[in-house]
Amino acid sequence: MADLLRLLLRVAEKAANVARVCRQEAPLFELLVQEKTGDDKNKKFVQDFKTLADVVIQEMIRHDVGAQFPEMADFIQGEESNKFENGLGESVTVTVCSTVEETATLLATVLDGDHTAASLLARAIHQDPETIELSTDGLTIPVSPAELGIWIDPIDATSQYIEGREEALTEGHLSPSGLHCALVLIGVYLRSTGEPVMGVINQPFNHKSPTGGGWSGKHYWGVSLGNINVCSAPRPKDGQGLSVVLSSSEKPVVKEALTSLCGPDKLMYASGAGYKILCVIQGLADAYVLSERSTFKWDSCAPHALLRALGGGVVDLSKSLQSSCGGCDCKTELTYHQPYAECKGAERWANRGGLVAYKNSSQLHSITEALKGKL
Ligand code: 2IP
Ligand code: CA
Repeated sequence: MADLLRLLLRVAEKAANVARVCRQEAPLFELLVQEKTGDDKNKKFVQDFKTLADVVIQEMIRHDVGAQFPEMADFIQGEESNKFENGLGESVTVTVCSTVEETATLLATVLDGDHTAASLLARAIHQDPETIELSTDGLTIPVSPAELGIWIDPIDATSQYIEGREEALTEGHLSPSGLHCALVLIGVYLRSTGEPVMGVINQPFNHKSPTGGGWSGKHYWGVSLGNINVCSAPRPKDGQGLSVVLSSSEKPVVKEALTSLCGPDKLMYASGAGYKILCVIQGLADAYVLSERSTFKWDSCAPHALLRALGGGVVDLSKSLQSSCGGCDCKTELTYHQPYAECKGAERWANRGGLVAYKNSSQLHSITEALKGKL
């Protein structure tokens, strides 16, 4: 399955390129940032463009992976539905067609006949990036495609992607918000157990090329299956004390409990669920704690696989608080194969118990002990 990993790295780079094109090409950027509200919402313009950009990227990934691994086609899921209904009741299913012209024509039907924007977008979708070399030759992963499912988050931290603030990243430091928080997330899980086994993260806006050119991205990948644990990122070193990154919307009771545990200067905030788990992967924080049910399987699956490859993981916070063994056992790790049958739509796939992304079990234990009885 190393060829699946190579393919996911390639399609994630294609997705990153679409995300960059949507910001750098004026006709697309105008659509991206235009707030369509009230009666200026043109009847034919069925959805805000943000959703269309997400859907196009998700469908491109689904198309490319399904073409090479047809056994996975029915188990490639993502945040968005690809069905659009315009104001005239015409239902349009966004897919990637076999030629760029056909894709452009299809996109124009949901872009209010804007053929310029549709062609720019279609060209980016059909453009193949240069081959991405896998830095672990000879990697063999003993699992067949028919055993696997995929979760796609086409652009995580959508708000940061739209706002587009440019932050120069400082090595070793967490940067709370900006374009670098926007990530393409592709996670692979075992259909039988729901364990995350492979993840690819692409950060489309990692740095600007020094020659004044556009943005360049950075990718991260990991495989965790049985005794195979390989990650493109090095195992993070333990810092002094315990540092935790939170969502700015985290509950005060959680902030207070973790301030007592870590000290005020070790509590950090950042945007993007995927980005906060990436901060743990990179050792910029020891853990990410979330008590809200505001993340979904597509947010956590990919970075979860990388953390497992590094000896850490992502647990369901509420299950960890109830467990007797300090929160870290296979029964508390998030899984990705079973929906909440009683819910509808995206809620079926919510991480309803919140989560803790952690590097090692002793730090997880300290965090769950500090939160016991508080939630
Ligand atoms: C969002 C995104 C948000 C996050 C939210 C996720 O996914 O990662 O940033 O909120 O939980 O569901 P926060 O930034 O407070 O962590 P998306 O951007 O794909 O909707
Ligand atoms: Ca997301």
